[in-house]
Amino acid sequence: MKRLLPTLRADQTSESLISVINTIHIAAKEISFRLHQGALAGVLGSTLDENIQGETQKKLDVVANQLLKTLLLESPNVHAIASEEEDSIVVSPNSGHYLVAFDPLDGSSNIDINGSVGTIFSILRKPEGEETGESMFLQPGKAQVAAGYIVYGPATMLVMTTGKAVRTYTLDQTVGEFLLTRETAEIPRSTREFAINMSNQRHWAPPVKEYVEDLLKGETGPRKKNFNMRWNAAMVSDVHRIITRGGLFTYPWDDRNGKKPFKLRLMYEAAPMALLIEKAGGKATDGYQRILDIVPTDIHQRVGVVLGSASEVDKCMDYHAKHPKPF
Ligand code: AFP
Repeated sequence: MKRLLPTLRADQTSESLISVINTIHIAAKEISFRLHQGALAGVLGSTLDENIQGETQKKLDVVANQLLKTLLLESPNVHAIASEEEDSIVVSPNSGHYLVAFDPLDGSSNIDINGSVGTIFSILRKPEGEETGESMFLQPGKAQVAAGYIVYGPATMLVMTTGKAVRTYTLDQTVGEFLLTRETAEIPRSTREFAINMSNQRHWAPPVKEYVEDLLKGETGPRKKNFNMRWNAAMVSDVHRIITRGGLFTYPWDDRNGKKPFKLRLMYEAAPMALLIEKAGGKATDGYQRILDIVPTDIHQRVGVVLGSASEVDKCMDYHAKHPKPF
């Protein structure tokens, strides 16, 4: 069974990038260990704090963020980090060439119910000659040199790309190593499965209402086939299912809160997942345009997301094209 580092070398990933990825997987192994200890490690439950997104932080959000932050800032190859849990970027005392954006613990509402959660990461090169500051991070997703996630489920799995294949590794708890368990992910073009939080139905814009209504009509409706639905409340698990067997995932615009019409974060969630999905043969859009082309204006920017099996994403975009943009 192949180990993580030799496979990255085989992909001709540079030694400095391998070292950054290695740092992330060391943090992931520690997060995985603490998660699997659960109540025994005293890590369940919430803190009294809110993060920059105005969300109550779980104890494990804080632990995971601190682990990634500390290890990455010690790396000689990292210049700065941006985290969903930090107000602003944190610059390393080392002058490395890489910028790392991450969501330390995605789907944290699943922690206390022993459900799957994950870590998502995105690695960018520090632009040549750019002064140190937040603007270094404001690069479109297509500029990512590597992206991936770790899903902490019944098994801990790492799915990542350095721009070539999307490889899947499984953490062998007996030796503490990520071992290659799938050489190349290939998302089927069509699907009969979709993922959306249906409780927001009344708040969606017309294209999403119409699209989902037609899916629910099944064989006798315009789509002429029955669809199944799944929702894990952790993007990592929903995307992992799509990387494994196809499907469509969407978290669209909605009008629940005028100040927050989108839920998912561009730099910590949408862009890294979009790179993985595209490299695995799927599509990732905001309903109107490719996510990887969006140039962020703010590190904590949120965005609508429609991703997954290519022909289903195209179908969903057709519904969007028939209506004016709600934003
Ligand atoms: P948290 O990490 O704050 O729990 O949010 C998870 C998430 O950003 C994404 O991973 C899920 O797909 C989505 O939010 C779940 O949203 P709902 O709470 O609306 O189900």
